[in-house]
Parts: sequence; C-alpha cells; structure tokens
Amino acid sequence: MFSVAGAWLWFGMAAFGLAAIAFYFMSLKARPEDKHHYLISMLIVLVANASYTAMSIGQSHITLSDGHSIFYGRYIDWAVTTPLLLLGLVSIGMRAISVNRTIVYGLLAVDVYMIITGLIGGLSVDASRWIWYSWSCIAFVAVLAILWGPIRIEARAQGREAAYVRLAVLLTILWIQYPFAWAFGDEGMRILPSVYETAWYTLLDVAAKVVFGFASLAAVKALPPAIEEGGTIVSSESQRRVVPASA
Ligand code: RET
Repeated sequence: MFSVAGAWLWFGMAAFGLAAIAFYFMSLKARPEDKHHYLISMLIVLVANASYTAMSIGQSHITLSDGHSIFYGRYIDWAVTTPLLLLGLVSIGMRAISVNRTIVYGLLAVDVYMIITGLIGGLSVDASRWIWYSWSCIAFVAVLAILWGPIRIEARAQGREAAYVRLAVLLTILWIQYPFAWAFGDEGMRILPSVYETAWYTLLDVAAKVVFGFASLAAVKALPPAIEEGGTIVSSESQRRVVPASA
C-alpha cells in the first residue's frame, strides 16, 4: 500500500544507491593515496542503502508495549556510519591519525555511546527515556568538543584548517538537528507526525552522507598531492614530515 512516509524511505534508498555508484566512478580517477576516502564514502552510503531497504520493505521496526513503533534499524545504521563519517572528517584534518590515536579512538567511542544510549531511550516506554536522551546529548556535546578542540588544533598544525573547518561546520549544522527530530518525534514527545519525522530523518541522512560525502571528496581532491619518500607520509603540506620505513 502506498504511503507518503514509505515514499520517503524509497527515495532515501535510491539516493544512497546512486551515490554509491557515483562515488565508485569518482574513485577511478582519484590519486592512489586518496582512494580510501572514496572507499569510506562508498561504505557509508551502502550501509545506509541497506538500512533504507529494510525500512522500505517494513523491516527493522519494533512496536513497543505502549503501541508506538520505532525503527531500531536506523540506530544500527548510525552506529556503523557515524564513526566512519567522523573518521573521514578526521583524516581530512590530519594525514597521520597515528599521531593522535587516543583522541580519535575517544571520539569514535563517545560517538557510538551516543547512538547506543539514543537507541535505549527510543526503546524505553516511560519517562526513563529522557535519562538516556540526556546521556546521549552529553556524549554529543563531547563529540563536538573533540571535533572543534583538539582535532581542529591538529588540523591547523598540519596546514589543513580551512578545509577541515568548512566540513566540520556542515557536519555540525546537520548533526545538531538529530536530537531535535528525536525529541519531537515518536521516540520522544511524539508531537511530530510520523510522516514528518520520516521526511526529516531522510533529508538529514541524505545530506549527512551524500552531500557531506561529495563535499569531503571535493576537499580531498583539493589537498596538495602527497609524496612518498621511502616511508609513511605524515603530512603532505609545506612542513613535510616523513616517517622512515624502519620506524
Ligand atoms: C540521538 C538520540 C538523542 C540524542 C542525540 C542523538 C544524536 C544523533 C546523531 C545522529 C547522527 C546521525 C547521522 C546519520 C547519518 O546518516 C541518537 C538521535 C544527541 C547526532 C549523521
């Protein structure tokens, strides 16, 4: 049976599928050292495509004991794709993630915590869901603080601040809307009709994965070419540092 919410889900599925094909063809012309960026972007939209396929055909949702239904599949998608989106952004800000492994692992861990606590909140039928919502929001603040604090400083040190900041602004504007969609939608106060919630999430997901994907790949393309000098490249900018292969 046709439903407007269903049409949004099919639209999302198609958008992610087409984006995967586009990223693949773009990767063919990419510099070898940049190919992993294209691979990450492709993986992200393929996971989303699977998630929207499941939702379109009526899977990955659960009806709670109070009669409300939520798509738990979304959270599985986000638990996989948000760390990849962050990893993509971080590797535009800094060429050698190994320099700041603790910060990057911390960022990814806090991000996954944010999604899991959001899911537990969504599955809770009583007011306890707002406790989980608060935990998730605190984790979200930590994600933004790490992106705008230590990682931005590292991007500056590696001469990549401008590209990094442009993408971090786009990411922040999009991501900040998720807790609002949650709070007004079926998981939270339930004042936003489901069809609007579905449309909002779909537009956000497409912007956060497809539009952000194209913007990141454009930024990657504009970075100065890396040079191999017998070791792992740490930075390709003016202050080139190359770690000897034996190190
Ligand atoms: C939840 C639960 C309520 C509190 C917060 C949340 C944040 C979610 C975010 C999701 C980002 C998803 C993306 C998907 C890409 O397609 C889990 C809704 C803070 C930030 C970028």
